[in-house]
Amino acid sequence: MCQVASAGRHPFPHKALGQRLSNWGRWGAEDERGTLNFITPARIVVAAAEAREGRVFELSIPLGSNGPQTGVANRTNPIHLMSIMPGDLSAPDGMCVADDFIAMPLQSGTQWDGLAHVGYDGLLYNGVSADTITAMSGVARNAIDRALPGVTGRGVLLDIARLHGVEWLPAGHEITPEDLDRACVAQRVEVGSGDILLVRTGWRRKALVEGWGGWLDAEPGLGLACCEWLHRHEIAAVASDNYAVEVQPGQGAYLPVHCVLIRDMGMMLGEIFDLEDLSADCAADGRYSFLLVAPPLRVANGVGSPTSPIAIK
Ligand code: UVW
Repeated sequence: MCQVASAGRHPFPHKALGQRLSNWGRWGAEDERGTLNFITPARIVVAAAEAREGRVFELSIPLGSNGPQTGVANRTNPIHLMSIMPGDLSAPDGMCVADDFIAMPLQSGTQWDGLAHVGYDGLLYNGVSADTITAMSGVARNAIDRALPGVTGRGVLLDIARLHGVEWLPAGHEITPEDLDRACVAQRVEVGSGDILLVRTGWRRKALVEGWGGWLDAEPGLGLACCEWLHRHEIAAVASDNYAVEVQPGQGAYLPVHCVLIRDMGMMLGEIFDLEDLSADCAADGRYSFLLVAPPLRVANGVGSPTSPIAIK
């Protein structure tokens, strides 16, 4: 049975919600995969059947210096340098070699937040002490590499910007469970246990049209009430085209949706996905489900990871 996250009254509503939606102990005291456990072999077979026409969509932004980061909180855009140039190692047979090098915060581009990314009151998912994260060794429990093999499953796109008839939702716009339900009806798609949910706010579109300036200041995104919806539908992971999945500024706390989804429910969050081409295709053929293949890198003892997700229809 699920255990409560911690006892007592909480001055912050998201902590009481997290206590109610807690998945701690649901998959065992040692579990480090959280809601990815909903992706069973049977659900993988269902997911694979979504790849019908062979159309493939890349869902990442380019990994390079032209990204959204500003240096705040040590988050810079990736730095890409050449480490071997064709003239450096040329061989007698005329072969030449090029190598390159990238330095980046793992949270700077299209990425997964793993289950050690946020906690509160000293605890991470499944009651793991935040003290288990050390400078020397990184993340001992709930590290991003525990998500492997995966993250692969049936993906469902809920296009909330399109539902509201706008190119992008305004900053601070809170997406509600009613929006998610209405999108399912409007798009004629059902969400099932183990699905990976992609929520389009249009925020990536805004960056393509207006540039990254001010992009990280605030955003439309999931409201706290959506946590219950994700829990009820047994969603395996949720990703969006904004920088934090949840509406910003946060509702009464810094990142309350992060706290409930990652720390209490054990759900990974995918951020800064590019859903533009996929959304156009879904609107054109009326099919909003697909095979989604979005593994993180196998960063040993890492918090999070860049990903180059692909959707296959
Ligand atoms: C924080 O800013 C803590 O998280 P994220 O990048 O996941 O929004």
